[in-house]
Amino acid sequence: MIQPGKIDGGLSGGGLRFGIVVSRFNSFITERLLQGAVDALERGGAAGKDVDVIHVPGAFELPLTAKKLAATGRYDALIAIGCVLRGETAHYDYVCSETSRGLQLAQMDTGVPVMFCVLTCDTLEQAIDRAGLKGGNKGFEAGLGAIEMAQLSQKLRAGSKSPGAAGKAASAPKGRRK
Ligand code: INI
Repeated sequence: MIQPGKIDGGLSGGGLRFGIVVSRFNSFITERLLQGAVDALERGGAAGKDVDVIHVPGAFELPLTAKKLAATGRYDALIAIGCVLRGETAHYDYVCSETSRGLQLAQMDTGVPVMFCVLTCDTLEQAIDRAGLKGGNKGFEAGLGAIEMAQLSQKLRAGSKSPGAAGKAASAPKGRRK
């Protein structure tokens, strides 16, 4: 039986740079998600100087900001944090679909991983549950995901002939990474 090579991202964030873009809309929820994300990055070994937090008005503004941050070449991974609560009109559907589509485009266009930490809930209670109560903290999960994807992206960088061996030194020099 052959032993297939495994290529994984680890959970060590030392030396990696992260950008977190956070929506102010429903800040009662998004600030808790932000705390969870920062907690995960800190526990993963990321340094405060390597984590930037950027606020935007609402979830709809997350994609453009994420794309601009990715284009700076400063970040190994980004986390987009928002909370969209269903109202009485179709506004919710437009905000949700354009935010998710835009964030996927941002990471596909730039090659920088973007964690989708946007809660899309019918009720405030559902959001609270996912921002540190019964459902855990989705921000913390996004923080761990950002570390893993940052490491995996380093390993899979174009031109790397042996991705399984690459990326072990998470403190490689910074530059534009695609
Ligand atoms: N933005 C959110 O982040 N969450 C919401 O629940 C929300 N609702 O329900 O309207 C929301 N709207 C604002 C939107 O994201 C933009 O900021 C606004 O339309 C200006 O472009």
